[in-house]
Amino acid sequence: MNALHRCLSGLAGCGMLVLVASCTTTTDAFSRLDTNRDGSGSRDEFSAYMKQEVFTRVDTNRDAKVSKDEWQSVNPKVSEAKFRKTDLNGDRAITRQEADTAFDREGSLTTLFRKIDTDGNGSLSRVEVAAFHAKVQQQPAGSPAKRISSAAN
Ligand SMILES: [Ca+2]
Ligand SMILES: [Ca+2]
Ligand SMILES: [Ca+2]
Repeated sequence: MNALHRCLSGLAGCGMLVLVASCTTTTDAFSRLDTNRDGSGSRDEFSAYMKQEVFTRVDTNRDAKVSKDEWQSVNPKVSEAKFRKTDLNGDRAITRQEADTAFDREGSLTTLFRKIDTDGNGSLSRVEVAAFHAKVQQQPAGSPAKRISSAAN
């Protein structure tokens, strides 16, 4: 397991899947990511989009908290240690703030951003996102985190 795979086995993997799965449709993820509509996804736009998408996606009962069961349903391999590390106040529920803190600590979104930004100009084009999506699709079946990290290698 490489560093990116470790990051993705956390919360970021779920959001990445949302992005890559919907970036080629009409009401697509790229348009929602590009909040200032300048045709490119900045680092801040990517980070804000991913944090929001991941949380919404994982919080299936919409109570604004992620339980261990909810997290496990998108990532069966999430460990008790990982959950505890993310649940900063130890109340067995992860709030949006706790999730955002975990993303910033892991640095997983920054790592992912760099992998998708293949021309290294500091912003994501629709073409870069679509190319990454295509690469993920080409990976052999496996967990989302594994497929995304293989595609990024
Ligand atoms: Ca933008
Ligand atoms: Ca908590
Ligand atoms: Ca770029």
